[in-house]
Amino acid sequence: MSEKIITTNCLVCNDGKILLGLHKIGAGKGRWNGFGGKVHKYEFLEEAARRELMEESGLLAEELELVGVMDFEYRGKDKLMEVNVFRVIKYVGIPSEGREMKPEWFSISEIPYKDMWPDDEYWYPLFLQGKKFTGKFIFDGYNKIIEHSLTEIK
Ligand code: 6OG
Repeated sequence: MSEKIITTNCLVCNDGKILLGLHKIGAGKGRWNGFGGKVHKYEFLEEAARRELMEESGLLAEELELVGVMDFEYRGKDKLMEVNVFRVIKYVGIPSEGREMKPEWFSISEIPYKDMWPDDEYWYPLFLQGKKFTGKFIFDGYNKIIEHSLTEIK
């Protein structure tokens, strides 16, 4: 089994809306997602989260909270990934389109789950309720969930 890839994912909410970015390139192309990517060697998680948020949305995070940690296993792809979900509590700036992502605000009731990673539908509701959670998703390939667990942390 290959080494686990550690990633961050930042979600920004404001005024009943959530900011998502449309991936223009790479594995997630055509999918809406929070802002994030791989943590570099010798980088703190929170530092990586801030860097990726700036690179992909143009926003500067002033206050972040780690609210979710999830493991992903992709059967048949020899890939393990950990996603660390951060809630962006305070930020400055206006979202702007970059090389990788096109940001857009969505009403909570209009989150485009069908154009997102399939696991998002499971854990976004916990995030949106302000909960903290851990989880594990086992995929067959990249699009089909064959097993999952999700635990709220009190
Ligand atoms: P890379 O494109 O650099 O990751 N990400 C996923 N997020 C969810 N919820 N589900 C997935 O697959 C994902 N695959 C990747 C991790 C960029 C960002 O996308 C997240 C990073 O925040 C089922 O691998």
